[in-house]
Order: sequence, then structure tokens, then C-alpha cells
Amino acid sequence: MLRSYRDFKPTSLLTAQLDKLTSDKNSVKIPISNNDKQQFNIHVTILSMGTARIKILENKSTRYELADVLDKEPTKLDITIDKSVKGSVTIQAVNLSSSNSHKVVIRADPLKIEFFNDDLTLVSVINGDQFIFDKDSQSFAFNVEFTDAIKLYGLHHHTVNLELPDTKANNMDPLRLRNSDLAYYEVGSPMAIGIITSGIFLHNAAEQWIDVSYDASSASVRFMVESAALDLFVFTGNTTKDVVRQFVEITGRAHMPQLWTLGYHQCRWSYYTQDDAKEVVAQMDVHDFPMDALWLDIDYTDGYRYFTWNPKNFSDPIEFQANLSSTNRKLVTILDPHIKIDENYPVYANAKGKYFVKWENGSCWPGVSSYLDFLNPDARDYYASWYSYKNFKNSTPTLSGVWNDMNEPSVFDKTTENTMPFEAVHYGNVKHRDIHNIYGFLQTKATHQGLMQRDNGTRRPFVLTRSHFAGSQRYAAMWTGDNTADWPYLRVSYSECMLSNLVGLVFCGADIGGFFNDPEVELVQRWYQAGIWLPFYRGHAQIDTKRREPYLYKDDVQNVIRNALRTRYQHVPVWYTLFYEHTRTGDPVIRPLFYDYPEIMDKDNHILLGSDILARPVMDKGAKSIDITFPGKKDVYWYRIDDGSNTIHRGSETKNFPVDITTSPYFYRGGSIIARKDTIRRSTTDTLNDPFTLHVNLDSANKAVGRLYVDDYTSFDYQNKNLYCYLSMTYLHETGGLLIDQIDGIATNISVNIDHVVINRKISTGDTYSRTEIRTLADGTPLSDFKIVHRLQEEKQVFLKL
Ligand code: NBV
Repeated sequence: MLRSYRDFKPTSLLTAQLDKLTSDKNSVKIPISNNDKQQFNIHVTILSMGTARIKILENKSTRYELADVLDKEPTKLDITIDKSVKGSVTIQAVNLSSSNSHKVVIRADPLKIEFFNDDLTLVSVINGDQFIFDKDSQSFAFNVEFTDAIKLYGLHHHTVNLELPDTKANNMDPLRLRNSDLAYYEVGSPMAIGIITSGIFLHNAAEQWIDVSYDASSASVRFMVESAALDLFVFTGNTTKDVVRQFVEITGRAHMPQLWTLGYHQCRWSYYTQDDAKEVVAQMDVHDFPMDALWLDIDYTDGYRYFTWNPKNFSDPIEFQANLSSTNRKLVTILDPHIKIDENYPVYANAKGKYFVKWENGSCWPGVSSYLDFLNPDARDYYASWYSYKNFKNSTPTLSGVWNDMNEPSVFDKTTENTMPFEAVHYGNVKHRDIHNIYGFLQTKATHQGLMQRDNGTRRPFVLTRSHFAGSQRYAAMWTGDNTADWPYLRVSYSECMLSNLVGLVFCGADIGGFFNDPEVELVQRWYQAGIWLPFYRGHAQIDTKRREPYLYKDDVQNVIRNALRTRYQHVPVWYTLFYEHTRTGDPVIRPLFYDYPEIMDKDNHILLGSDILARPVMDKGAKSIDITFPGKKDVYWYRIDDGSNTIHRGSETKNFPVDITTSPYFYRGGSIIARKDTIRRSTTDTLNDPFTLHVNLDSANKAVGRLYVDDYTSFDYQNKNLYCYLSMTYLHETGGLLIDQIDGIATNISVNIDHVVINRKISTGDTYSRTEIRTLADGTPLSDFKIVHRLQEEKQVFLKL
């Protein structure tokens, strides 16, 4: 039915009854109707930071209104209502400021709602002639037009490019937002694998289809939605950064990850026995591949009963975890939401009749299963309690992270497209169809709660989820699901993760090597090289594939993979600092070029780590050369770092570079200071006491600035007690030294040691640079003896004369 709404031509137009407008100090309600005498109301509120919200509901609506997704109930601003222009009303905040100068104009006949940023029309929604709001089926459809827009981005987690395709002109199906377990999904397919848009956000977790179309002067989307409330947020920008921040203000930010989660993760379905799993770690060490975590897929369980261990193959989980811990590695285990029906299994028996979704039961790995009803707060408490050390028997603190899979939820039943039937009933008599897309979100909320309780809030939970929704970043990291060992899947991992970063889901990655099938050796190397620039970095493979741990390859291949891993580990301090900045601002950790340079579109294979590192890995089979576009004006320098060529490239240029299998180009922006940990170690834990190396990259005016964030890498003390150290570093050319300021934070017990500084400076003729390593201060003191934080506690600023 939804798809029949695509080309709907209504016979009657909607009008707004402005004479019946009612309001209070921060909201407006206007009845709207059509000739068919349908009656509903539009509710308008203005929020801070350039955001407006409209809700459309029938009188005495029975539509489900989402309760768990928003970070907090947004603050409504006091408003003024201007009725001076006949046939329309204008709603605006009373206290105008640069961030809330926007206004909403509602035109009566036909109904049209327009959003303005100053006098610029940005978005118009619900043109009276394209709106469907069906009381009986509760489905609805509406159009949104982005005036003057030429590209649309959003509708997260589809395997299309960053820019949304014109589904109409390309004769495609509309894009579908329905969280699904899609085995062998296709690149370029409009099948949903979340719901998020940029500029607008439909706060609705029911299945929906979206058509996208572009014409000469605008771009538009048509939403066709299964059920529940029409609750639309409109973000009026101005810039991509503003829209991202406005959206994240509503849906929340991720908390800091523990440091180890930024290292390399080794996974496979399946490491069948504890000995096999131990051997993997031992071999990684023998071959000098750094790694931080070993992952166990479903087979570690006793018959797919989560919170248990297979008695034969994982007979001594305590010893197994101790062994891992002795190598400074962590364990992550999978825990899915289906619960085996087995009266002797306490997770099932104690929940029966209370905490499961009501339907005839489904089937998944364990056979016939019940599904926990995470919409029910008591069921969430119950599930959370299973993560305790007492209940999850033989789990120890080495089990440091949890992997929630199959949580769309996946049900082995083709007749319901492999999920729960939409008629299944949740807590509060809510039909599954109204909340389908947040089932996984709610599981991770409960898991996060469980890990918090288990460790008394002392350790930052790490949860990886397959199904996610707007706001999932508050609880989990996510990955792009079951990809295939083929080149298009490597490329699409970049567009998917950059987009997820634009919609707040900062901790994103894709299975390195591709989940299904056996990757050719060239692809494995390219994937390890490219993967280091995505936040979550995990090698994973399907059960039937050939083993492919890095040490199983020939020496030259191992060298390529080892170099990639080492580059990743060197940059962990950059990742950590960017994650911290996300907690303050909501900014993405990785960014497409257009985020900072709106003039450059369609570069899905270029990536910015923050604003200072540009990477352009090779993602095409057999590539002998690649084009690289350098963003910024002509006077911006990009220092090539990966190949020792010491070349500089300038903004606004696109150049072709030869590549071989060892090449994976990346550049530092002139004007930046990059803090790295350059000592080679086996895990991030092993680097904890290592000094930093500062890479200073001078711009054309010989300036450079950077920031570095350090804390205890584990706890919430940074949040609860302000125990952290956030430094800004400025290179002063005139005096030849570095000025270090503490931006904020209480840095007691945190040490920051710098053992050397590398100054990259353009040589006056040609486009090459000199690299000077400095290990002592001008007065001869070794840099490593200089206790920065200690000195900062005595003086406000520290100056290092080099
Ligand atoms: O648990 C097995 C797999 C897992 O390895 C994969 O990462 C998930 O996305 N899981 C799906 C279930 C089976 C998929 C065919």
C-alpha cells in the first residue's frame, strides 16, 4: 500500500483553519482539514539552535508517539505569532539570536508549511496537495522540498553513495527504512539496512519508503510511512556542521570510548574452542600484529543460550579470560536478543509470561525462541541484570565489550521478511509495526545499562550493534552488517561510515576483508589499509570462509597489513581526541570533504579524520594510479606522510599519483599539530605510559596549532569529576617553540610526556618539505624529562623553547 502513495493525486486540498488557531507561550495548534472533512491538528514549536518541530495528529489521536529516542525533551522557546499577512501566520522565537533567527510560516489555502533562515526559504513541507493522513490504517505520506538544494544526503545505512540518488528519474524503488537482516545485500540497493535525514528528521520508527527527486531548482523527498505519529524536526542550518550539531543536540552524543576499543579487533564466526582462540592471539604476537580484542561469535555459548558457555569447547572460561588478560587483550562476546525456549534455561524461565513480546514465537539460532520486549522498562532491567558477574557466570572484567547482533530483530521466517510480524504486541499494547526500527536501539539501551550496573559505573560500556536508530550513539558503536568480500563493499564502507558520522553515529566500521566469501589477497591488503581511517576497525569473516587471520598470509602481504595496523596505532591519540571533541560538540570524527569544503562533492573515497588528516586509500582492483583532490585554497599545504617522499601538495589541486600495493596515501594539513604515539607495541594498553610525538606541520605563514586530550582512558571521571587534560598546542615561529595551554580539565594524576617533536616545514623552492626531529629543548634538557602537566599546574602556560 505504501508504495501506491508514490504518485498519489488527491482529489481534495488541505487547508489550515487559521481563525481557529490556539496557542500558549511556546506552542501553536492549528486545525487542518480537507474537503473530505478529515480533521487533524498541526502543532508547531520552536526549539533552540535553529530547530523547529511540527507534529500532526488527529483529534484524540491513537497513534504511537516514540518515547525513548530523543536524548532529552527539547526545550521549547517562547514564541511570537504574526498574523498580519492575510492567509498565513508566521511563528518565531521571542528572543532572536543568531542561532534562532529562523521562522515557520504556515500558509492556509492550500496548506503549506515553510521554514526560513532569515529571509531564505529552506524547506517547505506538507504541500496541501500531496499529503495523505489515513486515520484507519494510520499510514501517512508527505513531501518535503529543499529549495535551491542540489544534493541530498542522509537516509543512513543504505548501500548507495553519499549523495542520494534520484529514485524517480532512475526508475528505482524508493529507499526503504526498515531495519532488516539482509544476507548478501547488494551495493547500490535501496533496501534499508535506519532512519535519519540531514536537515529534517522524522521521529518515527515505523517502516517507511522515501522517494528522492531532483529538479533544476530544488530537491525533494516523499515519505510514505506505515504508521504512528508524524513528528518532524527541521534543522535550518546554515552549514553542514550546524545541521549535524542541531541533529545531535536532539538525539545525543556518544560518551568517550575506552582506549582499547580504538585498537584492532580480531573476530571470526567462529573461533570454535578456547584453544583455537588463544592460538589466534599467540600467533598475532608471534607475527607482531598489534591487536586489542578477541571476539567470540555465537558458538561460545551452550546451544545459543546467551549468558552461558559451551561446556565442552569453552570449558574453562575463567582461565581463557585470564590468559587473554595476561597479554593485555580484551574479550568481546556476542549476545543476541532471541531467547531459547527452554524451561531449564533461567534467562527464559524467569522472563516467561512477563518480559517477552506477545506473539506465537519465532525461530532463530537456538530454534524456537521468544524475543525480549525491550520496550518494557522492566524487561530492560531484567535483561541488564543478566550482565552482572553474578548472573553471567564465569564472565570476568576481561570480557570488556558486548556485541548485539540479529537485533532488527531477525527471525527466521521469510513470510514476514525475516523479522517479527508487525501485529506482534509490545508493552503498553503497542504493535511491533510502530516501533520496528527501534527494537535494536532498545536492546543496546538495556545492554548499556547492564554493563554500567555490572561495573558500578566505573567503566565506559562498549557495545557493538547491527541494528541502530537515531541516537544509538548514546549506547553503542555500529557496523555495516554482513558485507561481501568484493571491491564495491570496500568502497561503500567509506560512504556508509562518513554518513553515519554526519548523523551522530560516530563509532562506525565495516567488516575488514568482507564477511561473506573469500577475499582475494589484493583486496585484503587494501581493506586493512583503508579500514584504519574508519573509527571501528575489526577483521571478521563468515563461518564458511577460509581462515584469514593476518599471520596466515605470505610475508610481503603480512608486511602491508602490519604497516596498516601500525599506522592505525600511531594515530590512536588523534582518534581519542576527536572522540572527546564529539562529546563536547557532537561533531563527526570522520568527515567527507564537503563537511569542511562545501565546494567539493562526490569524493566518497577521500576521508578527513577531524580536519587535519586527509586519507585517500586505494579501493579499486589493480589500480596503478589514483587521483587525489586536495581541499582548501591554493595556499593550503598538504604534507604527504605515508611514503617518505616529503612532498607537499596544494589545496584546489587534483593530481594523479602512481600506487603499488604498499601505497595508501595520507596527508597532514599545513597548520596542524598531530599528536601520535610512535613506539610500536602490541596493544593500546601497552602504550599507556608511552610518550607522545608531536608532528608539527607548518602552514604558509609558518604557523601550526593542535589539540590533545588525555584522561584515564577507562572511567567516567572525565564526565563526573572533570578529571582530564585537554591541551592546545601552538607553534610560535618567531620564538622557535611550542606554547602549551590547558584548555580545561583537572589534570591531577594524568601525565603527558612528549619525547620528541617533528617539524615539517616547506623548503623554499619546490613542493617538498624538510623534516626536523627535535629531542632536546634549547637549553639541552631532554624533552622527555619535561613534565608538561606538572608544570601546567604551576603555570598557566608552558613554553617549550626548541
Ligand atoms: O553470529 C553469526 C553472524 C555474525 O558473524 C555476523 O557478523 C552477523 O552480522 N550473524 C550475523 C548471524 C548470521 C548471518 C548469516
